[in-house]
Amino acid sequence: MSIINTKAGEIGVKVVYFGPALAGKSTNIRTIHRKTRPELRGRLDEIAGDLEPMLSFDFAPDTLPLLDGRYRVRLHLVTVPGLVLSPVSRRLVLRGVDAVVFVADTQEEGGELVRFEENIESMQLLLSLLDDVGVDSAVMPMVLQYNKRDLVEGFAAPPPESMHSQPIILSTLDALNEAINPNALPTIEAVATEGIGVMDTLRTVVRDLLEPLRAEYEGSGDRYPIAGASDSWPRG
Ligand SMILES: Nc1nc2c(ncn2[C@@H]2O[C@H](COP(=O)(O)OP(=O)(O)OP(=O)(O)O)[C@@H](O)[C@H]2O)c(=O)[nH]1
Ligand SMILES: [Mg+2]
Repeated sequence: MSIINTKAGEIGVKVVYFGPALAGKSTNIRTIHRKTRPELRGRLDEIAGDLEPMLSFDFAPDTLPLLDGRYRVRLHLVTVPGLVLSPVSRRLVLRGVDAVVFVADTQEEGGELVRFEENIESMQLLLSLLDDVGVDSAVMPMVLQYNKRDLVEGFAAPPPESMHSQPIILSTLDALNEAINPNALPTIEAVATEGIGVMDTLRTVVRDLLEPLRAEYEGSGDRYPIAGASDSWPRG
């Protein structure tokens, strides 16, 4: 639900970072905040949560074209901790959401699909919460970030006594895609702690978010011209 602030000449949009506990959502938000020019951004707010804090800040990239030739786009980025005891606070965070970045934890230990189920559960939770707050997840822009690619073991070797003549190659990313991304949403691999893939993820979700917004505000369904200019914002 974008909000027009005519006084400031801005349209505010809310992007929620969702995903299982410890997937790297806060790391994404902190990295974006750090890479954003101070004069374009607000303060990084930490709201005490049940266990982990909720983080949020807003900024208006100066390289995004104005909407309807008039309005600057202000992004409000929010994380919700993976472990939230109160379902109310989860719903509150998702109320008025315009787009979601789902941060999946692709770390797998010993070739086991340890995080696999957590990612699936978190995606199921997200879809049901969106439903609760009246958001149609089929049309809402969403990007999947496959994080912690630095910790991934290439594939699980079959046990020595295996009867299989072919080695079983366990591509967790393919399996994960099949499980949580049936509609082929954009996916980006990341190592959030090193800043890899973080800004790409944001640019992708903002592009997908602004296309329909532009159609709404300008009556045009053309692609929003952010794609070409995307490398220049925010600097960092
Ligand atoms: N190796 C590695 N560690 C990461 C990566 N991204 C995040 N981490 C680490 O994973 C831990 C959890 O990261 P957070 O960003 O706090 O995760 P979160 O999703 O905000 O967690 P909750 O708020 O509890 O849901 C931290 O120790 C991070 O440093 C990554 O790409 N690679
Ligand atoms: Mg967090």
